[in-house]
Amino acid sequence: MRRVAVRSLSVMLVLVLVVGSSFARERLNIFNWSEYMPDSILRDFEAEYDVDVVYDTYGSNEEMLAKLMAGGLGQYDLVVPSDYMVAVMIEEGLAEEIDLTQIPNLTHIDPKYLDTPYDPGNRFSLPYMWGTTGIAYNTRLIKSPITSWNDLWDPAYNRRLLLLDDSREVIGMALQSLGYSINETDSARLKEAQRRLSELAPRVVAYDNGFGKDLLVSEEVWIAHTWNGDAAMAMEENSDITYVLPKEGGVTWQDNVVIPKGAPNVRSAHLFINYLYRPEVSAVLAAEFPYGSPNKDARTLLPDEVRNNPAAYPDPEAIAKAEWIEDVGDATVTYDRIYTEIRRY
Ligand code: N2P
Repeated sequence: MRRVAVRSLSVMLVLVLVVGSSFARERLNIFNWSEYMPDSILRDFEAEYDVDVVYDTYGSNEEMLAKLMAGGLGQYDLVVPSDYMVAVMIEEGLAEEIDLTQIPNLTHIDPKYLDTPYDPGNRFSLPYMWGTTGIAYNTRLIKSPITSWNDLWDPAYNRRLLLLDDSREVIGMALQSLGYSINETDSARLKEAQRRLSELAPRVVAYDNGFGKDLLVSEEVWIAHTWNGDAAMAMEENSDITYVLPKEGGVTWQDNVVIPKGAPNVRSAHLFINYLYRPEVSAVLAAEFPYGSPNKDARTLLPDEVRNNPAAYPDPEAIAKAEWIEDVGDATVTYDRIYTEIRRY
């Protein structure tokens, strides 16, 4: 009787070990912007570290935050918020501290992108990529040079116009076109921006955060409010396309990796950040998605046409006037409401 018990105990133990080890393969749940990660990076990481990557995408900071709040906490291990959204996540207690001692490849990151105003000391965030928001347009179809956000209102671009699908970017663009800051909280000025966007709405082909570059390349769209990397990709495929920052300033931003509170695989998250910071891996990222790489040792590995593309790497003077989006606190509700209304026009 005792021997049977012992034997079945050892059978159980073997079972636990076998079953346990096949479940022990670690996971990494990444939630990132769409069009922002080469598949090869994920596959190579999985193979080298024996980790299963589950990858999911979003179109805006607000969408990411909403999903985190609606059950995403405890599910995702890495998210990629922009500057102002890092500030929101820290303030709301939604970020885990990053153990910088587990990221030895941090030495490859240009200090210019570290120790940011929104996260001094990088306790909760590390740079992913940086860039700008401006205007991409087709110089063959649009003869006169585009210089201002106000050019988007030219009726000549009726149904040839694309806007980003992003509340802060779209409303910020309208605010700047009126001479205001993208971080305006004055309700009369916000109302003015809304009125102005309602004029524009019927002329917009689509609000888009990922595939707009295809419409530019195929010339269905002539002019687009867009992120520089999308513009740079379109420029690679259609040499008539160019990218400018409007004279009102445009936007400059930095996206960052953050480990959300309650992340189930904190160890894999650190491994992945460190992997991403290998110069050759950062170079794969910045070559496929030509935004600015914060990795100084990756830049020399980039193909010339990417490194010398002014849309991807503008000279610092060109972005001197660009504004950073900031958390607007209580006014966020007004932005959300205006954006929902605009999208209904
Ligand atoms: C890439 C998303 C760019 C992020 N598709 C803008 N912050």
